[in-house]
Amino acid sequence: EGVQPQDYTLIKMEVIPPFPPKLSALEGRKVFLAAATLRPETMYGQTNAWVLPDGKYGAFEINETDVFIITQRAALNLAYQKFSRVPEKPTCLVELSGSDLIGLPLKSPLSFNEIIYSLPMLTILTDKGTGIVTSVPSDAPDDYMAMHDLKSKPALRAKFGVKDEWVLPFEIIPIINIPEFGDKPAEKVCTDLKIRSQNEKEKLAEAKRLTYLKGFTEGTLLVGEFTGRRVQEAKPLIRNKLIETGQAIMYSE
Ligand code: A2H
Repeated sequence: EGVQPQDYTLIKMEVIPPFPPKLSALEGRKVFLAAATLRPETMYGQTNAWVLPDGKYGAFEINETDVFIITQRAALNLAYQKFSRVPEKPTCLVELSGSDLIGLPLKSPLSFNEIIYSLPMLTILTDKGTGIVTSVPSDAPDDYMAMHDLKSKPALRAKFGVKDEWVLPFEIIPIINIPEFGDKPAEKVCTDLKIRSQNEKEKLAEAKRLTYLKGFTEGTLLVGEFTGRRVQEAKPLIRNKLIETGQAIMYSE
C-alpha cells in the first residue's frame, strides 16, 4: 500500500438471481460484486467485471440488506469505515474463490449493457481495492488487453470455463473523447505501444499513465447526462449521484 491514502468509488454490481449452487446460502439477499474504481465517470462503458480466478473472496454482510463479495482485507477496511452489519467486525456468510464467480450475470450502475458477466483477469492484485474490478475497455488499457486476450484466445476461455456469449457480444463503447487519442483511447494507446497481452506490465503502466493524465485534463464525455462536459467537471458530479442513489459508496485505503 502507498503512503498516500487512495479514495475509491465502490460500484455496486448486483448479482442477478437465481444464484448458482455456490451462492445458494445468499438466496433472498441483495448480493453485489463491489468494484473499486478511480474513474466513476466511465461506468457507461462497462462490458464485464474482472475477478482473479485463484483469488480468495468472501460474501460479507454490509448492512441488514446488502451483501458484498470482496476480499477479506477489503471487508475489514470497510468495517472500520462503518460498512459492516456488526460494527468493526466483518461477517463472512460464504467463502468463495474467484473461479466460483466467473460467469455470474450482473446489473451495474449506468452501464449501457443491461447484463454483463464476471470474467477472469490474471493481473488483479489482492492487496488493492476489493479484488473486484469493473471493466471499461474503451478507457482502461488493462481492461482492453484482458478483453482482447479473452476474445482472441478460445483456449484461454476454455481454461477458465468462459462461455462465448459472456465475451464475444461485448464491443468497445466510445464514452470519452481525448483529442490526441480519439474515442477509444485505450485501444489507440495499446496499439501504438504494440502491447500484445495483459501480461506486458511495463508497457501497460506507460499506457495507463498516458491515458489517465490526458483523459482527466483533456477528456470530454460523449454520453449520458453530462455529454459535452469535461471529465474533470463531470467526475465528482457522477460520483456524487451514484452515492446519493445508493449505487456506490466511497472507500479509502
Ligand atoms: B480503474 P490505483 Cl476506465 N488490481 O477503474 C488491479 N487493478 C485494480 C484493482 C486491483 N485489485 N482494483 C482496482 N483496479 C483498477 C476504471 C478505470 C481504471 C479506467 C481507466 C483507468 C483505471 C475501469 N477499470 O485505472 O493503482 C481500477 O481500474 C488506471 C489507474 O489505485 C482502478 O480504476 O491507481 C485502478 O486500477 C486503481 O488503480
